[in-house]
Amino acid sequence: MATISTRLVNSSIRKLRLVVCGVAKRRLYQTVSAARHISGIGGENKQKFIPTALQPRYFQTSSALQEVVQFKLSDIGEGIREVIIKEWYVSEGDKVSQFDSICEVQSDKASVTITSRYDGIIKKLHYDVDGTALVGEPLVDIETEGAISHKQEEDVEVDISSKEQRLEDHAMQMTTSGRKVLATPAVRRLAMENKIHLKDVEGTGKDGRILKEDITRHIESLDHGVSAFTGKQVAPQAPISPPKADRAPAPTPIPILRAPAPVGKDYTQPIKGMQKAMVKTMSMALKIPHFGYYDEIDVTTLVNLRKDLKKVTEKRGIKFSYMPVFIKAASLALNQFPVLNSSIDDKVENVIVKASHNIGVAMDTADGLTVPNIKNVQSQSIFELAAELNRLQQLGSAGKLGTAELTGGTFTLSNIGSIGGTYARPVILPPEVAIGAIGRIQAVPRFDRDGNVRKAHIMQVSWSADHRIIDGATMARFSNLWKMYLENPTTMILDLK
Ligand code: CAO
Repeated sequence: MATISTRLVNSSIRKLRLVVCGVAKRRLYQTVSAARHISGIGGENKQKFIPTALQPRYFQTSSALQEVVQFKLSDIGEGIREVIIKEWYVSEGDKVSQFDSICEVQSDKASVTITSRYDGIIKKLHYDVDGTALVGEPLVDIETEGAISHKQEEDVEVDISSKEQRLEDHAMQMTTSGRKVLATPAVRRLAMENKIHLKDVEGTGKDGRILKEDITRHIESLDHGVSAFTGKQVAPQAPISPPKADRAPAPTPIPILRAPAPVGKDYTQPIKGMQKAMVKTMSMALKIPHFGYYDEIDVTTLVNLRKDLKKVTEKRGIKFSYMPVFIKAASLALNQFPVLNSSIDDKVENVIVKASHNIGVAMDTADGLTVPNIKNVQSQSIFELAAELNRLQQLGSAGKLGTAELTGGTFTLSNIGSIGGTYARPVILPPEVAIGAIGRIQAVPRFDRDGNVRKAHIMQVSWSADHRIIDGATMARFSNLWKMYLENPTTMILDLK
């Protein structure tokens, strides 16, 4: 049972809103209210009616008002059944408030921040970092005040649709003993790592928001035995732990042996996150009979044109690479060869030709290979494509690509040339049926029409297509048209809509 405030929040909340609206809302309200009076909630029947996010489980504690609530990982959609715990933002014994970040999880599709639905004290973390958490299973136990938690739950039942904005607005808030503390998860983490209570720190940001500098100042003042907040002498603190990065385990000394000595030690690492997604997708791709087609393209004119366009887009704050042109040219060519923008149904009986050109871009990120896609390329200008690619790259490098960006692709381009290389053998991303890998643009000598040697900018492309439905001639004709647009980029103007 968990509240989600990330890229997936909108879709999750929409789903909850759908369930909770109208008659269904009243029915849920009654069902949950009734369920509250039954001990050991979680029977089969109730599971059918109550979404995970609305299924509390109470344990009576010594105080009549206190309860330990099992905070379960809710269904985050897209068929995601398990996630990896990337980072805990809380420890056992920590005080949390509604909307405080609890942890960061990584599914095979996206990275998600899980936030608390309760005010209370963390009693138990159910997983270690890198552990696999299952949807519907407890994530943390939180000791809450019974009366408060009931109230919170009623809020969710009757008002969950209006929480969409509140989730965003309040995600960074934390309420502690009477004083409202505003701090980002990063600041809270810094405080936690240094065993600092946020309520002891004076925030100098907007509305008293606690900034990193405030924590640093507080730590310095503690070093001098004075509270930066109250100005009073404080008791000596336990030694402040260094930042995480400085706490790397000491390197294992390499044993000195007579030659030949082993260079290192084998080690095992789990396949998880994006790698896990790659295992799944590529194993499916292996079932597709791939047809390969390769060509070289003279992009000399495009190289010069880009220099001019780049100056213009930079003034508009957008970085302009070759990719937006490659993507637009692909879409224009797909207009003529729509079968390359299709998928085959599960029974392999029909080809579904897609109306939208949602062109995927293979992206190399710190977390590994991922393929966000640009939606409806057919109706976007090259500048709009550049802006969208900039956005996707920013999200990719921050590890924040969400389900919206990562699903629904219909055709893919992989610009391996931005790293290096000439040819590649791209693997189709199911359920798509074609993919192109682009090599590095290189200045090389070529003959002109008069037989004179000139400097040309040459780029290789390697296509893979699903040979069950795409024949070589179709692939070659598509590639010829794409090549024509790139070798004569101004002709694209004629076909732009
Ligand atoms: N040849 C020559 N130069 C190239 C190039 C190519 N094929 N592709 C990109 N460049 C240039 C760009 O024009 C840009 O130059 P400037 O700095 O002068 O503007 C520079 O290299 C950096 O480009 P970029 O990588 O930031 O942007 P991009 O739009 O060209 O590519 C993206 C975006 C996401 C495709 C790329 O960053 C990337 O991740 N590529 C790797 C894809 C990959 O891993 N494929 C393998 C998949 S299978 O495992």
